[in-house]
Amino acid sequence: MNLRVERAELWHVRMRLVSPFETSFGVEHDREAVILRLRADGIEGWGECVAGAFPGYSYETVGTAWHVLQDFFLPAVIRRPMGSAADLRSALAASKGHPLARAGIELALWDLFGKASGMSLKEMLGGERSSVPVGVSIGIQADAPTLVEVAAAYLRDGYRRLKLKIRPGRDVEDVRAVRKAFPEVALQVDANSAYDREQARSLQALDDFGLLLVEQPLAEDDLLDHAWLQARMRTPLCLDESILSERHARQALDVGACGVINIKPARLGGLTEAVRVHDLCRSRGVPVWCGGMLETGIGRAANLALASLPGFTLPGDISASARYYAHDIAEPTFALNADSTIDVPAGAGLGVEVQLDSLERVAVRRAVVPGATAR
Ligand code: OSB
Ligand code: MG
Repeated sequence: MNLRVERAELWHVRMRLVSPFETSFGVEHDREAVILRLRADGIEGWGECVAGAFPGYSYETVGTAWHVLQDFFLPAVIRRPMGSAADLRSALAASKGHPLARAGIELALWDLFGKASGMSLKEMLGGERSSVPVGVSIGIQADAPTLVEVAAAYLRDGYRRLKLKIRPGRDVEDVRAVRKAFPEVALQVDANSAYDREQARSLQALDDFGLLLVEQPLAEDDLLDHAWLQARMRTPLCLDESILSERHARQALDVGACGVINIKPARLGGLTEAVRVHDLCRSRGVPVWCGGMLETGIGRAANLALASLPGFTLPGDISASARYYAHDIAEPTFALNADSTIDVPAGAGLGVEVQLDSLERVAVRRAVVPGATAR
C-alpha cells in the first residue's frame, strides 16, 4: 500500500516535569519536544521528536529539529509515494545526521501505516509480549540521603529496577548509599559521557556494588576508550550516546566496547534502525533494553511496542506517565502494573489518541508544511 503525505503540522511543546531531572549535563525543569502530525489520504499519524531545549544529550535541539524538519526533511517527504515507514531512509538519503528529527517523522509514518492497515505498532515491529518490564531513571539529587528517599518512594510505587544518574564527584558514595539501603534491588547507573580515562578509578570502584551495567561513562565518539575501560571492569558497560546505527553497534561489540546496548529509537533515527540493532544483538546473545527520553504518551507508546520484541531482556527506562507529567497530551496514559511492567498498546498504529486541547495548552510555537508561501 502506498501513502502520500499531503501536509505536516509541527508543535513545539514545553511541559512541566513532575520533578526536575538532573543529569551530568544539566538540570531540566520542563521537557521541550516537537510533536508532528502528518496527513495522508484522510488518515493522520502522530510523531514526537525528542530533541530537547539544550544540546546536552545530543547536538540536536528543538530549534535545530524545527529548522531541519520544516526546511529539509518534511519537504522531502511531502507528496512522495511511500510503501512503508522504512522508506523514510531513501526519502532523506541526501541529508546527513539529525537522527532525532528523522525519528520524529518516522514515528508519524508508522502511526499512519498502522492506522491504514489496522495493525498495531507492536504487530508491525514483530513484538511478542503484551506487557514489558520497566524501571525508573532517577536524576542526581541534592545529596545521598535525599537520593535514598527518592529511590524508596519509587520502590513503593512498584518499580523493581532503579537507574541512578552519576557524574564525577557524585558516583561511588551515591551508589553505596542506595545499595546499602536496598541490598537486593536491580541497580544500574548512567554517566551520560561525563568521564575520561583519567577518572576511570571511580568507575572501577563501581564494580563492588553488583550493578547490572554502567551506561555511557566516556565520550560518545570514543569506542576505543570504552573498550579499554571494559577490559578493566567486571560490570558490563552499556552504550547509549555512542550507538547511532546498527554499524556502530556491530563495531562496538567487535572491539569489546560494551556488553549491553541501550536501544532508543530516537537516537537511531527511528524504529527501523532500532529493530536492526535489536536483531544484531539478539543474534550475538547481547542483552538490550529500551532507553527513554522523557517522552510524552506518543513516544512512550512507541517505546513500549519496541520493548515487546524478544531480545529486550532487561527492564526499560519506560516509566508510568505520572512519573513524568501531571497531564500528558495523549490518552490513555500508561500505568505501572504490580509486577513492575507496563502494558503495550494494542490499538492500530501507536494505539493512543492525542488530545488536541491538551496539546494546544502546552504548545509554544506551531508551523504547517507546506507553508502558506510554499507551493
Ligand atoms: O541518557 O538515558 C539517558 C533522559 C533524557 C536524556 C537522556 C537520558 C534520559 C533518561 C531518562 O535517562 C529515561 C526516561 O525517559 O525515563
Ligand atoms: Mg543514557
